[in-house]
Amino acid sequence: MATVELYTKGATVWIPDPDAVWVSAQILETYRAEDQHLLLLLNDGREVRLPAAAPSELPLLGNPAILEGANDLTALSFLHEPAVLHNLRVRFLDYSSIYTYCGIVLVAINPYDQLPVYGKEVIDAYSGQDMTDMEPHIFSVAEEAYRTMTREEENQSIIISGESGSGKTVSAKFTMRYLAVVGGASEQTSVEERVLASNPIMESIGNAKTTRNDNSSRFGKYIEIGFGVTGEMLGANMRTYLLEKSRVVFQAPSERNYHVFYQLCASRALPEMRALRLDSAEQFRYTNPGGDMEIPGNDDKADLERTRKAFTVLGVPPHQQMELFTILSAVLHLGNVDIQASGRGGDRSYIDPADRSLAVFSMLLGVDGPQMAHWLCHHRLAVGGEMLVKPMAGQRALEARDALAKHIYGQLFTWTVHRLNAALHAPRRRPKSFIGVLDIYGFETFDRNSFEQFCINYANEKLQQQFNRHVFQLEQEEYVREELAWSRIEFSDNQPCIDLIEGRLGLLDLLDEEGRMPKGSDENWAMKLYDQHYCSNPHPHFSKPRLSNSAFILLHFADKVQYECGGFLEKNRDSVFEEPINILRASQSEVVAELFQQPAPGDCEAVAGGTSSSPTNGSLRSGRRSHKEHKLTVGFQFRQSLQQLMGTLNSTTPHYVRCIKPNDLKEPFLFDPRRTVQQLRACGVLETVRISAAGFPSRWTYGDFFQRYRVLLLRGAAPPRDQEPVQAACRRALPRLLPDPERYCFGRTKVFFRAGQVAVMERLRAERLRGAAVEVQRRARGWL
Ligand code: AOV
Ligand code: MG
Repeated sequence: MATVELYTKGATVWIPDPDAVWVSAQILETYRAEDQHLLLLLNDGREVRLPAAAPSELPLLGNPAILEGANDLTALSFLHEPAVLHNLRVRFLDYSSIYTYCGIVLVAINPYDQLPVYGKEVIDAYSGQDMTDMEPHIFSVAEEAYRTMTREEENQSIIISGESGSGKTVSAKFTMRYLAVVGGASEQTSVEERVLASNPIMESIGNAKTTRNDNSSRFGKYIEIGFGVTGEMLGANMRTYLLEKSRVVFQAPSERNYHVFYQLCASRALPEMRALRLDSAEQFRYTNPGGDMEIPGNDDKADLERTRKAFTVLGVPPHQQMELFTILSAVLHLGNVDIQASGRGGDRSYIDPADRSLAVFSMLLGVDGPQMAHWLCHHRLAVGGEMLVKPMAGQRALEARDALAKHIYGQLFTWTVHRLNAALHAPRRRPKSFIGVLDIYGFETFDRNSFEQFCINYANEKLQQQFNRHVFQLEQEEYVREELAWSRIEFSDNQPCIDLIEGRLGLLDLLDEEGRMPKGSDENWAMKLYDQHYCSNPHPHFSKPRLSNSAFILLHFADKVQYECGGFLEKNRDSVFEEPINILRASQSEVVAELFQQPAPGDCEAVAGGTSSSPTNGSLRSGRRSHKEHKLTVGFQFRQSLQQLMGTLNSTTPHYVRCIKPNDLKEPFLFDPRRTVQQLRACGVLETVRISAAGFPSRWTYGDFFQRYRVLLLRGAAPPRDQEPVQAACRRALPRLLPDPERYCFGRTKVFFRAGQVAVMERLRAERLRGAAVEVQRRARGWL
C-alpha cells in the first residue's frame, strides 16, 4: 500500500530493530525509483542507505504529527504495528495515559502503580457521559455498557482479556465498582455491597501466586449483574470456568497454593481456629512445594479477616464459614497423610494406624478414620460381574489421595459459587437486563505446556473468533448504514484451528476416545493425532516436533505452542475413587455431607464402562460405576461450557477490554516494546487494526472533514452555511485532491478513506497553508 509520493524529504519512516522492535528515521532525500534506495537519518545520528528497488520495498511511513498521541488508534492514518506501538508508548510514558481506544476495544496498559483515577469523583465525571466525549477509561467502557443497556434494554458484556498479570481482574473489579455506584441508590444498599463482596471470596479460593502474578486467577469467571428498568442494580449471578485443581496438591517453584490456605495458617492462633489444628504453611505438603510462602505487601492474616467479613456480608453465617475452613484445613491434613508402599514388590500400600494427620483429617470431617485409611489404600473393582477389593500400589495410592484432595477442593469451590449465587439472587424483582463481566485466564505459553494451557488457549481461541466476527460485522453494518458501494473485506477466520480442537476427529474427540480404550495412553493418543492430522491429512494448524513422539504443536492465532501429551488422558478424565467419597457423604458435618450429595459437574453422569475398569488401564475408577456409560470428561464439559458462553456473549452487545502487561518486572511505568508488541499481536489489537486497514479505516463526518480541510476544498470561496453545501463541496473537491477513486468513498453522513489517505490530505493541506503564507508575505511587501 506504499504511497510513493509520501516518501519525501523530512517524512518519517519505521525501521525494524531487534531491541526497540521499531525505530523511527527521517528521510533525507525524496525517494526516486531510479535511485533504488532511500537515504535515511537514524535517531542516533547515523545516515543509512536503505535499498528499495521497488516501491513495495519501502519502509512503513510514520503518521502525521496531528495524530501523535491520538486516543483512538484507528484514527491513525497509517495503521500498522509501529504506529500502534509508538502511539501507545507516547500516551503511556509522556501522558501517563494507560487507556487508549482501538476502535471498539479499550487497550489498558498495566501501570503497576497506584493512579489517582479511580475515585468517586472520577466515577461521577464519567457517569452519564457519552463515550466519545471522554478520555478512554475503564469507566467509559462501563458507562457505555450501562447506558446502552438502559437505553436499549439489551444485555451487555464486558469482555476482558490479556495475558497473566496484565490487569484483567483489577479492570473487572473497577468495572463492578463503577456499576455498583451508578446502579446504586444514594446510600449503598446491600445489593451492591454483596456483589462487590463476592470478589474477595472468589480471590481467596480461586487466586494464587504464580511466577507471573502474585494474585493470579486460576479460574474463569463471567458475572452477570442484573438491573431493573430504571438502571438500579438488583442482583448478580456468576458462572465459573475450569478451576486449576492441580494447584491444590502441587505448585511449581516460588508459586503458592490458593490464598485461603495461607490465610488460615496465618490465623491459626485465633481462639476459634485452634480446633483446626493448623500449623504454619511450611508444615504442609500441599502449601510448601513452591518454597516461597510470603507475598510482599500481603498480609494473609488480615486477608482472612476480609474474607470472613465478605462472607458475612453475603449472609454466610459464622458457623457455616467455620465449616468451610474446617474442610479446607482437612485438605491440608490429608496431604500430610503418609502412605507407605508395602507388600512384595510394593504392590500394596499402608497407612500407620497412628498417623496423626489421618486422625485430624477424619476428626475434622466427621468420618471414621480406620475406614478412611482402608479406602485410601484399596479400591473396589468389578471383575466378571463380581466386586473385588484390590490393594493399591504405593504410587497409585498417593495419586488417589491427591485426587481426593483435588476433588474435595473442587466441590468446595463449586459449593461456594452456588452459595454466593443464592445470596446474590435478586429476591423479588426479576432484572430487566444484565451486564456480564468476563474475566478469564489469558492466552499462555510456558516452557512446558500441558492440558491446562491447552484448555486455556482453546478458550482464548474461541474468544478471539467471537471478537473477530463481531468487529467485522460492525464494520459491515457501518458501511451498509452509510450506503457505501463496497465489496466484502477478506478476513482470516480462526475456524480451522477451532475445528482442529473441537470438531469431529479433532483433538478433544480423539482424547475422549482414547480415554475410553482399555489400554488407552497418552502415547497412543499422540500417535493418533499424528496419524490423523499430520501424516494422512496434514492440518495447517497442527505439527509434530521433530525430536519428540509425545508432543504436538498447535498454531494458535496468537502463537505457536508446543504441548506435552503426558498427563492429558488423566487430566481429561479427572476421576476419583468412589469409596472415600461415600464415606464423606455419610459425614456428621452438614456442609461436608451436602458437598458430596450433589455430584460435581464432572460427575453427574459419572459412570465408567465395565471394560475400562480393568486394572491395566491405570486410571482411578469407581467400583460403583459399572454401567455401560461414560463419565463426562473435562474436555467435553469445557467445550460445552464455552459453547454456552459464546451463545451468551453473542446474544449481548459486547464491549472489549484488552489488558497489556508492559514489563515482566512489575516495574511502574516501564515500557518494554518487545513484550508489548508480542501481546498486541496475540490479543488481536493488531488484528483489529488489520481488519480496519483492509476497509476504510479513516472516516470523518462531512462537517469535521470540511473544518479541517477547508483550505483545500474551497479555494477562497465563502463557507457554506448548512449541511448540504458542505457535503457538496467535499464531493466536488475530493476527486481533484485524490485522483484515485479507490482511495475514498462517500457515505451518507461521512466520508471514508483508505489507510494512509489522511497523511496525503495532511501533506496537501500543509503545502497549501505554506503557499498561502508566502502569498501573504508577498502581498505585505507590496510585490503584488
Ligand atoms: P490478571 O487478572 O490479568 O492476571 P491482575 O488484574 O491480577 O492481572 O493484575 C496484576 C497486578 O497488576 C495487580 O495485582 C496490580 O498490582 C497490578 N495492576 C493491574 N492493573 C492495575 C491498575 N489499573 N492500576 C494499578 N495496578 C494495577 V491472571 O488472573 O494471572 O491472567 O490468571
Ligand atoms: Mg486475574
